[in-house]
Amino acid sequence: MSILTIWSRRSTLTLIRNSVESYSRRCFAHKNYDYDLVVIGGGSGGLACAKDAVANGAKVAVLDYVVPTPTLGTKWGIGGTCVNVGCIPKKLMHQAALLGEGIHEAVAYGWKVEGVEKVKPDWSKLVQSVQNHIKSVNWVTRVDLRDKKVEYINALGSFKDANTVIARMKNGTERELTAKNIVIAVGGRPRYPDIPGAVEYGITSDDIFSLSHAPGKTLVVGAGYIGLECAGFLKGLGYEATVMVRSIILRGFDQQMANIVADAMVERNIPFLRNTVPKSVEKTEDGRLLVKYVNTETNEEGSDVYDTVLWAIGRKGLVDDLKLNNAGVVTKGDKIPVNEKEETNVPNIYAVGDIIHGKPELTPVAIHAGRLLSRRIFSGATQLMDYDNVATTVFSPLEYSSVGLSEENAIAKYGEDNIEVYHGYYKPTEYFVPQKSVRYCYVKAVAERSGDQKVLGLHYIGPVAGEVMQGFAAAVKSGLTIKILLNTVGIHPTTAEEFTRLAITKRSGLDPTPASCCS
Ligand code: FAD
Ligand code: NA7
Repeated sequence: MSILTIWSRRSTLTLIRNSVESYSRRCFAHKNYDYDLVVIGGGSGGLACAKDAVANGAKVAVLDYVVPTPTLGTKWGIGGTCVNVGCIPKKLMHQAALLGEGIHEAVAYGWKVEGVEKVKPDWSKLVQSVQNHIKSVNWVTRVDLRDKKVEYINALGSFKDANTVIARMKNGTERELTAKNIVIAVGGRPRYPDIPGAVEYGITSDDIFSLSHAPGKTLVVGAGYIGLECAGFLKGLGYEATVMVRSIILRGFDQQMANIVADAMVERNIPFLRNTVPKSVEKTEDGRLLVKYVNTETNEEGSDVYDTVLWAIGRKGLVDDLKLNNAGVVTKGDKIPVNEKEETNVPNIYAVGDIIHGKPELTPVAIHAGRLLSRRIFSGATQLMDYDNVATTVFSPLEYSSVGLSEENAIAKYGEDNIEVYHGYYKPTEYFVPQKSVRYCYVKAVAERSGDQKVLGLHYIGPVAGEVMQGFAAAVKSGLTIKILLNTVGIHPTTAEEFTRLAITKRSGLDPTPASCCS
């Protein structure tokens, strides 16, 4: 080996060693801390961040603690909202409801089902099946954390100072943990309205998926996506469900689509009490719940008796237990404002997921942001979380999925003259045989009016909405135009292909219903 080669190898090695050392100095220099990272909150965002950090060589502890619900005392294991009282049990109950419909459809398709008119749900069995799945996910999560060497501490976290977290265990004992970096990923919990009887007699999404008895006739208060989804699956499971709407349906979503979702629910006999707020909940002599309410437009008062009242009036960020003042972290209401790097106002304290102010409250958002944050802290990455064009689905009985801008937001941003909206009703092939209503199956593309017409938003109401939208979301992120969309050959017969057949613009005034649809 020549001297030159040896010298060149040595200098390459020295260069690598120097850069690794300088990088380690930046990230792992403070040997006087117990951990490189402490994460407060073991949900979607916190766990993703913690696991990624360990993979990048950091020493990590995650604190997770669930305060039981006020009346029923419901609590759950590691994994956060999505796994325990959110996306997962919700999707399973939605699926249970769809299967109920499917049994009747099967008969139309030629299945002989004995006593189909007597088919009814077994709530206890459903809850048990759902909870069994959740417990298995809790178990796998704990094993995964142990295998990946993330230290899991079942304790409520609060700040002593900007580098010290106090972990309060279930038995009241406390442990102090110091860390160079701290990530707040505490998420939120459902709100209760400030009216008599709300807490004593009402439940929330935190209780419904493990409720020990069948919910019976249910009033769902709130017309956000959680309210619509809960009312939808309850009705699908055979329980009477009513939605109480304070103002608009699905605030933040495209309002034309939101109203179609609601109309499709009304068609399934889910009544909507519009412009109505609850005033009180009382227990009747026979143990049911009397809800008094008022119409905010007419001031007319009304009341009805229900078996269950479910509050779905929004969620509150869990900042109160954190003692953020001790670390100097500022809040905005019950949320934590962060910059584009998910940094709070305190340099070594970050926040991800539902607790951050002004970003979509969705599991994949929390996960993606948590991972990218870890990579920026521990492996020198620079990629920032992109919160735009995040697709989402409302699992209402007839599902709604969207990506990008609503029609009204596109108009507000670009001006009505600069926006073209393509739309159309359609008939899913599989709906014909069981003669299911196609009245509300509808797609819409919101695009720039000029040039190749960049797509700004896609909206779809129909079966398997999330499956349809996921791929289109990638296309929108890649700069999809109407020209490309209409040049895409469809997959026939699917409902997703309707996006490739959008020929009618709203501006044209042409009828968007296919022949014989909706009659
Ligand atoms: P979380 O998952 O809420 O985790 C935070 C964890 O921190 C919790 O375990 C909490 O108990 C714990 N914690 C709080 N304070 C402390 C503390 N001081 N110390 C220690 N631990 C603490 N999203 C979707 O993408 N798709 C869906 O279909 C969907 N459906 C939903 C349905 C329902 C009914 C609900 C309620 C939510 C749904 N979401 C859905 C939203 C999704 O669940 C959240 O966006 C996601 O869980 C947020 O993750 P996170 O990490 O920010 O917080
Ligand atoms: P949302 O989406 O915040 O919706 C809450 C709904 O509850 C909405 O329709 C509100 O009406 C209504 N609301 C709020 N307060 C009241 C009171 N006091 N009385 C009656 N109705 C009320 O909450 P979700 O629970 O569906 O979802 C929570 C979050 O999880 C959400 O941000 C998602 O991103 C994830 P309004 O439109 O304000 O008049």
